[in-house]
Amino acid sequence: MQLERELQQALDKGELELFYQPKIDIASDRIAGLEALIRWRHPQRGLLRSGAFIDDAIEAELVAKVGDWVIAAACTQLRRWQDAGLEFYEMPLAVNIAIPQINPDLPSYINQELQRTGLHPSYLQLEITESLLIRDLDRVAHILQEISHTGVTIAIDDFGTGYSSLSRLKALPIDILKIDQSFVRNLELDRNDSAIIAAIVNMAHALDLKVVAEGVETEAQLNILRELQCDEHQGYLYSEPLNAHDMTVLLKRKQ
Ligand code: G
Ligand code: G
Ligand code: NA
Ligand code: MN
Repeated sequence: MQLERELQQALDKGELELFYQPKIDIASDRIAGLEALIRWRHPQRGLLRSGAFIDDAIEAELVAKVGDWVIAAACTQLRRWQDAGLEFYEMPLAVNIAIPQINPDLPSYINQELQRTGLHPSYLQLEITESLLIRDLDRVAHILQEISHTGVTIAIDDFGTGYSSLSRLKALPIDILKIDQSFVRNLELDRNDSAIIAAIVNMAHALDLKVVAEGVETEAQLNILRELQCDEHQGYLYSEPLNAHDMTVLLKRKQ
């Protein structure tokens, strides 16, 4: 298959790259964590965002290979930042994990990479998309429990767009809810969106979960999120996803 061969070549030739987008603590206005987003420097088509190929990779059953590369690359970069003396205390780096990647080998692979890079597990976070959680919940929950026990934290991505009932979410070792950007986009105009976010925040805090709002682009949105007691924001208002070099510059400037 064409894509499979191309992606395998991309892996072999080092054409895959991680970009990083910060998450900001709303109360202190400081960077509280980073999310790694995969990019493909395609020799003909230029820099491809993950949306352009990650779903195909999942279908081609290449997602485990790509996912393993992402975990290793994220750990390597975090080690570099720590070695450079950048203040990373309790600032986790999140990687996106596709459900087909959640297999029985994942916990030991993650442990192996953390050990290789000498990182404490609390520096690594997994972001899992809610809409995909519906299938295989028991199997997924079991593997995530094993990972969570080591100290790796787990975020539910795109929260509010999937079908998970709260009782099903309760089966998972979740630390963070990321509110999908569709609830943030019209926050200034649509009172339903602020009501939904208020409800999510209340529920999350009652369950001792942190809440991150995604896709925050304006000060007005941020002000509403602050009033609604949302914990962190992420989006173009603060920074778009940056390559490792540009993120290093940002981290140094903000330190
Ligand atoms: O930043 P971008 O537009 O490319 O992200 C599009 C989608 O791809 C998002 O839903 C994001 O979670 C997903 N994504 C980004 N990087 C990765 C990755 O490394 N692995 C997986 N499985 N999904 C990713
Ligand atoms: O599914 P996930 O939440 O991981 O996807 C994040 C996607 O949203 C990435 O493609 C990222 O580039 C994009 N993104 C990040 N910040 C913003 C933003 O402020 N506005 C919009 N429209 N997209 C954003
Ligand atoms: Na994500
Ligand atoms: Mn999301």
